[in-house]
Amino acid sequence: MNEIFIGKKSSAAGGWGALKSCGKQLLQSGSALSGARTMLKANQPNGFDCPGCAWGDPEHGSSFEFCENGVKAVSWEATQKRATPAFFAKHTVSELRKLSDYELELNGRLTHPMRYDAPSDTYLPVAWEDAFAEIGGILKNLNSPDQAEFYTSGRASNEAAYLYQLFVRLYGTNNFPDCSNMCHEASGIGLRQAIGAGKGTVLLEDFEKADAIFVLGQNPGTNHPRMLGDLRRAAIRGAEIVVFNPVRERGLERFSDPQAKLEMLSGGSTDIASHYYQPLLGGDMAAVRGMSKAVFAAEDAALAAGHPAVLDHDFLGEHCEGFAEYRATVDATSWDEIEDQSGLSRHDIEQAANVYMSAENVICTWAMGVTQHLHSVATIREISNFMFLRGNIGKPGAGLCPVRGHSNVQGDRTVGINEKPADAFLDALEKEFGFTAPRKHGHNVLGAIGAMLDGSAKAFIGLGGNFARATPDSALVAKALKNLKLTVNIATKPNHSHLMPGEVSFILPCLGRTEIDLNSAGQSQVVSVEDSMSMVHGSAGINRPASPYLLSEVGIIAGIAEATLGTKTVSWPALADDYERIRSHIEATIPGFDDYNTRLRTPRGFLLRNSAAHREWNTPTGKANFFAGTLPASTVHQQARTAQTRFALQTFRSHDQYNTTVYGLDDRYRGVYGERNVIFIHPDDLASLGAQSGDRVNVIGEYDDGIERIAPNFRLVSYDIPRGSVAGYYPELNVLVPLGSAGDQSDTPTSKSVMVSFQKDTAA
Ligand SMILES: Nc1nc2c(c(=O)[nH]1)N[C@H]1C(S)=C(S)[C@@H](COP(=O)(O)OP(=O)(O)OC[C@H]3O[C@@H](n4cnc5c(=O)[nH]c(N)nc54)[C@H](O)[C@@H]3O)O[C@H]1N2
Ligand SMILES: Nc1nc2c(c(=O)[nH]1)N[C@H]1C(S)=C(S)[C@@H](COP(=O)(O)OP(=O)(O)OC[C@H]3O[C@@H](n4cnc5c(=O)[nH]c(N)nc54)[C@H](O)[C@@H]3O)O[C@H]1N2
Ligand SMILES: [Mo]
Repeated sequence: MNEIFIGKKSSAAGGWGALKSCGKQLLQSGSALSGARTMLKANQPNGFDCPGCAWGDPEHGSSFEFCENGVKAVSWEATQKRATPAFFAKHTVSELRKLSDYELELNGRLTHPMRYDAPSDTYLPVAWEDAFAEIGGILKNLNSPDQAEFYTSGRASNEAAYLYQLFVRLYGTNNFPDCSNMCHEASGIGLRQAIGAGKGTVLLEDFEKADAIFVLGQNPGTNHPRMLGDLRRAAIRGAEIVVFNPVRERGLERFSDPQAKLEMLSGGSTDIASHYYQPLLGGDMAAVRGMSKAVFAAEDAALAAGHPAVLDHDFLGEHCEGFAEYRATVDATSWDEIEDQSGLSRHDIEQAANVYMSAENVICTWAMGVTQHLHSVATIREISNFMFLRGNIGKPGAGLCPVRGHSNVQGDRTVGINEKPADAFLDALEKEFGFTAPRKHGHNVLGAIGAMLDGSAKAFIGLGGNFARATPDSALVAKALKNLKLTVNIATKPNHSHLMPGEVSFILPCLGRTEIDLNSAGQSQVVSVEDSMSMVHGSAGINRPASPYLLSEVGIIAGIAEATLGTKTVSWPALADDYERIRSHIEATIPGFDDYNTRLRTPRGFLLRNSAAHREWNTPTGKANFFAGTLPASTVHQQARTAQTRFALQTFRSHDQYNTTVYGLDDRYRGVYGERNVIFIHPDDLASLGAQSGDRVNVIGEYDDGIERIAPNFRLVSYDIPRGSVAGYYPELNVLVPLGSAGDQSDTPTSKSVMVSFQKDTAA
């Protein structure tokens, strides 16, 4: 293990550190030249969509949209290392299971379809046709299609996702556990209730016009680095950037833009956050309600003094429903309650509210710090409430902006990956393909795990992702997967989900986003994706495939579909051979995709219209709906505080990882090097534990369901984080996230609020 443990924090995010890191990544990927050429094509009109994040692309891309973590994502895929049949022959699955996520994926790209051989406990190569036939045979013979679970991770293209949902619905189920169930589910639900559209309402251009940008529960320096460029430009032109984050995140404090030559040469950086507030975990709803309370107080004072109103009465009158009830609820919420739950002082909250009131146009962005709590849907409704007060939606420079995770997670949902599909969509599918679609709602992620655990699920197919590691209660999920009759993983690299084989198990290797996808006529195929701003654009790989035996995701889905269903209703091979045909079906069944094949080729693609951005409200009331619920009776943080020796743990990402893919063991912006088993904790909490920074502990999950949960051997790291709130990395800490704790309505695991305690690790 690396000797350096807690080192120097980067003084600013980005800058030379980021460039240095990129050079290292490009070199590791094999050839720096081809790596650099690959990067030149990332997020450019004639290149591929970066498999990193879902941030939007600028209208006039500079020579390339530089992004350190984009480079990592791309070079990780473009590696020269290969996990070949020889590699799998050398290591039993039990042996491989001992590797960390990092060590396992380090073996490189998968090259051949592989089938698990139980007697030797190894994966052996298999012919594609044999794999398809066996999978189709098992699926056909299940008692009911509802016994199969079809998982999607948000990297799948629109074309792959659409074909997948078509296959699964023709097969007869809506069992679509999806990574978004663990991610922005609450955003979709909350926004649909509030504004009648489950997506963000802002465009990238709005960041150029906003007077204030509120950033809640998000770490863009690591997870959406290109967003920092937009925040930096906003900060430079004087926009206020107001951050709510329990943890002091370097990228939100200062950023040195590698694209800005002068800043790089002078060693300078730009301050990002004008205001940085550190709420307690799960305290955002209270904080936002406090800001509304301050706005109401200002409104009352303005009216009493005969000054202009603070509220946008035109917007409230013409567009909103439920304002009076909301005002009454806010009036009934005391400052004591707000301060106690948010952990912020009334003074701070009033200061933040003043920024809001002084700004003509406000954008509010958020990510996992908001969506992975028990009361996430309510929090998103509260954010919407707050934004309605001054009409901050549906005008330039203003709006609601959930910043999505995977590069096409939003697109996958748009094209039908949904366990609760809308009837109108199923009607359209039935009409287009002449079949009766299943209407019964299917399983989401937790539903699928439940069905595996109670034995009712028999088969799991994963279109990308790492189901076993991304989900809560890792030990239980591993057991659940091994109980199945069939497990199939469509993947680019080996991961732990592949090492929990059911009775019959396949790893099916696919092309990555950066690779050329040729059809039978030797023509290069284009796929499409949708970013956080609802822009749909094309993506075509430029690299030679990692192995000649790879198929595209579309090709693999078509192969499984044909073997399961035959070609009577749908000619799967014809669709796989020409993605334009898939897009024509999308156009025929999903609104907004008119002239899909043509518009896809325009440089930035096209915008899927968001009704709410035009102040049209597709809600049952026909209005933008206020929500007048009370604050949660207590958050996990408040409960932990009462119990004294307990803490509220959030599980977040380091700078060197992409979800369960771990690129390296450093977290430069937080000053942690060479180790991932760490817990960030306030110095006073350290003292109260009688511990010092660097001490080792076992982290114990304190959830009342009789299951013992321990994450052994973690180092405590003194950090700027509120007392009672601690943080550490996912996926290592998923052993502590209880399956039984999920968000109200969203059913998202509450991975940002886990009750834990610490036990001094004597074994270390
Ligand atoms: N390089 C890289 N890019 C990625 C990913 C990656 O792993 N690596 N993952 C992709 C995916 S799928 C997603 S969903 C996004 C994730 O993007 P983020 O949501 O930025 O991801 P997290 O690391 O989970 O960070 C959550 C942030 O919220 C803060 N936070 C936690 N709890 C609370 C809370 O209660 N209140 C507030 N106000 N803040 C809180 C944490 O301190 C942290 O800064 O990024 C995407 N992009
Ligand atoms: N405790 C805790 N748990 C969490 C979270 C958290 O913050 N805390 N975050 C949650 C969130 S936001 C999300 S989105 C999920 C992520 O859950 P997933 O999407 O399931 O996980 P990933 O780690 O993104 O998946 C990585 C794997 O995808 C495969 N892969 C990579 N590129 C491709 C490709 O182009 N095609 C195919 N077919 N496969 C590919 C590789 O084999 C790689 O091993 O995790 C969730 N789990
Ligand atoms: Mo995500």
